[in-house]
Amino acid sequence: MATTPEKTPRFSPADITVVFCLGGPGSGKGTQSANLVRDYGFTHLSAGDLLRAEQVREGSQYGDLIKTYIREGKIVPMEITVALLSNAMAEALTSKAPSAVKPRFLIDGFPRKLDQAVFFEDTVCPSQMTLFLDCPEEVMEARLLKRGETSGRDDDNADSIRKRFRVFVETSMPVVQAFEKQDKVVSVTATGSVDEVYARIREGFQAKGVNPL
Ligand code: UP5
Ligand code: MG
Repeated sequence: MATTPEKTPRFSPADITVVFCLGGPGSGKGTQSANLVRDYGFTHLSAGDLLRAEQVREGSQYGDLIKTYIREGKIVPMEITVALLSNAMAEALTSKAPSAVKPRFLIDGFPRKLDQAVFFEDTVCPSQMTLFLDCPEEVMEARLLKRGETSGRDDDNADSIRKRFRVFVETSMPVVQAFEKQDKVVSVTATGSVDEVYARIREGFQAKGVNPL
């Protein structure tokens, strides 16, 4: 009898916990991830940071492609991003000292498209939960333009920011909505001070049974 081969993810949720952190450009994903690393012991993997590092890595065949995609606010082909994330997870697991606590990964800015969510969960690891930072565009725009004065990021300019917003609304929000249907989202209003936002995140995590270490 013919059988369909089962896809086995590289990591099992029995061994690691994966939490996605999603939100528009400038909603505070990186900022709040630093808080979560400190208090919850997450290993933080920013898909954007991994892509920017790959862009400048000597010998990378993807440097030019990544540069163009990021400046245009377009989503880099997922095979590149998923390979970077999966390898960074494997590396973190081998370099970590053994611990009684299950390793926790906070994946920031990914998945940005529904097919990426499916592909990651099928081949890398199913997620436990998604943190969604909900922020109005005018607040995000002001933050990004201010950061752009010093960040040196190719996409922190008014034109790229506009394109990033459009891609987020049209392509990335459906990912949040799909996880919401599975009741796997902690949605937090991301306006106000960094501490105010973080207090809301802690509350939302507690409600889902995810506690500080
Ligand atoms: N700030 C933060 N919180 C604040 C608060 N409460 N009050 C006042 N200021 C606050 O924050 C942005 C700025 O706001 C900072 O200056 C911060 O101090 C301040 P930050 O924490 O950096 O926000 P973040 O949501 O991380 O913003 P970022 O610009 O990183 O979001 P993007 O989603 O746009 O960027 P990312 O690096 O994830 O992706 C960039 C590009 O890479 C994408 O557009 C895409 O082209 C590509 N990409 C892919 O193709 N695939 C991927 O999977 C991921 C990325
Ligand atoms: Mg970021």
